[in-house]
Amino acid sequence: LDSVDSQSAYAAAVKTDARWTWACTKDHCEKVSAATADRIQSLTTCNMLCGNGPKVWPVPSLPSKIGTQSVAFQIQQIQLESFSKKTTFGYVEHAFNAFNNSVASYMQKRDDDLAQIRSEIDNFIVKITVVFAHIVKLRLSTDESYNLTVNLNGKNIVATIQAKTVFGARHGLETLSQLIWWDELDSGGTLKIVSSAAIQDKPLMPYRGIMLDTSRNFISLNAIKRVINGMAANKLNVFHWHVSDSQSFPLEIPSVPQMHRYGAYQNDMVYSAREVTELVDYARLRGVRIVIEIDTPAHAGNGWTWGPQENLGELAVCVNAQPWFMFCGEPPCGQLNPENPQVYEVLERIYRDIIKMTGEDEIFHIGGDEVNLDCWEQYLFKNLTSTNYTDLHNLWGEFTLKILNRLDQANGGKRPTHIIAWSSNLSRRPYNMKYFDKDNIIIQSWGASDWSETRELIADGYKVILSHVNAWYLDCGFGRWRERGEAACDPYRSWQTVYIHQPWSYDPLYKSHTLGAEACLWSEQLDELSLDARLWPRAAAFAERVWSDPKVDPDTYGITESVYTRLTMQRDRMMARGFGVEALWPRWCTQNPG
Ligand code: CP6
Repeated sequence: LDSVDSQSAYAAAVKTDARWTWACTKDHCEKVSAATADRIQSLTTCNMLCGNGPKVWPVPSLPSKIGTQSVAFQIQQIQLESFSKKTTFGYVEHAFNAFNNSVASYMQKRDDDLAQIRSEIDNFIVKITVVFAHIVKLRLSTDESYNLTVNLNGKNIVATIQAKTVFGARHGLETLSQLIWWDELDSGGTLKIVSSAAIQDKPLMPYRGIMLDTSRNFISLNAIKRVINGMAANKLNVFHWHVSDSQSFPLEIPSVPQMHRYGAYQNDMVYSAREVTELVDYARLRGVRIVIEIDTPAHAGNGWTWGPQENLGELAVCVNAQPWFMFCGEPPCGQLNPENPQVYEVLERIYRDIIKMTGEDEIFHIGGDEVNLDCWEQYLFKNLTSTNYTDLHNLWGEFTLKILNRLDQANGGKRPTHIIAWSSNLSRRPYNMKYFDKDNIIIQSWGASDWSETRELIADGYKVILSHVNAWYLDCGFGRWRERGEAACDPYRSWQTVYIHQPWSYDPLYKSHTLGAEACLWSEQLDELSLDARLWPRAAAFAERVWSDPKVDPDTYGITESVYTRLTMQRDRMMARGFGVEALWPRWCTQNPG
């Protein structure tokens, strides 16, 4: 049966009589070995989901066609047709190598000599055109669209990718890698590609983020690189790095080395400035930009404790003070001291160094969540200035205005066009109008189960990034433990919950005010042992929502057969590429006709 095309093999059956094992298609039967019979047995009960077929994730957002015929090829036949190499600074070559590695990862190594030798074509030619080849820095306005065609041209497979920028070209190659699969049945295994496709694609939202907290538990650089690789595979483009919090400060700030010296859990739990710069380049080649957040004024503690030793006074107050809440004083377990001018000096240095490390002058995240005014009240009550405030929200607001000025200074005297702050009491009326300039402050809205927070922000004219706690917090949310005021939280959100959350369906205004969305992974109950499984496949489900936003119709709640089959394939591909991705459903569903 090795000679039988896989399409008919799906309809095959294994039969045994007294003497032989037979594999039969509709048309004929062949004697087969016991091993072949086993292999066919497991596959003949399959529908098209048996690891085969072109299944693109996230689904293209514009009308596209993918053919149903396929051709076999060998990986060595893939070649990048030369184009002007100097202009894209190696970006396209890098993406092409990554594409080759993806394809190689699908190939299942077999002892069988027959494996990988079948080909129906002479060449597999990839042609890439990039219009604005000089653009190699991702901005919110960067065109990430691409057109991809695949055609059988005589005995050649020709894939063309046309993009405005290298970032679009990279997405095109990612999609091309998803039109290729390993056909288990054909000649003992061979690579296949659809013989025709015409895909047009572009993202719905310019900001498609993953947030990772590396303060509560340290996450190694290698694990972070794996997150970035997974983002690239799912066309996500912003890695929001919540690098510090009350518990630890693992980032080296070259001009303030006290931060990591006092703040890191251990000497080897530090990200050096050089490593960060390398990571930024690593991510950029994969179409991902890095936004580092130093949370202020709350969620700041360890790392800020050296003021008194150096005669600069308290930089942070209530650090490690117990208990604000019963579990590890969170929130806030430490808050910057708004009365100490040194705090602003240090922050300006931190900002300057971060802008240097990330090269990011468009987007800056200032934190700004979960300020505990009682902390300031208790620790600053002796201070004359602070007692002048009848409402300490104004102390918080003025702190914010001061650090924004410092940020401008650090950014060469000009305000970054997109400053992100977490939603908080300060981003609500009446304070928001006073302290958050609609023109350059974006609110990252995470609150409120009924999304009224986002609706109010939009009504007040703010642009938002959506990170709703009930759907897009991948670690946890408001469960019963949280309701008791404990920081640890539950329950686990399924990939379906992540997928069907479509906040812009609540209000037509949402779309025009939404810059993007971000799935958040806080690390109180996470380190890199569970990182992959906590992220994938749920962050992939999220990725499709922000890239193409397929319809969520009332009959299926948006979880259609296409979603199951395509996401299952995406899981298989990601597993082949070394990610630990959680199961979507029982394997039975994959192996039985739908
Ligand atoms: N840490 C910081 C956190 C959270 C936030 N900020 C958080 C709050 C509620 C839940 C999960 C996480 N752990 N710095 C809120 C933005 Cl349910």
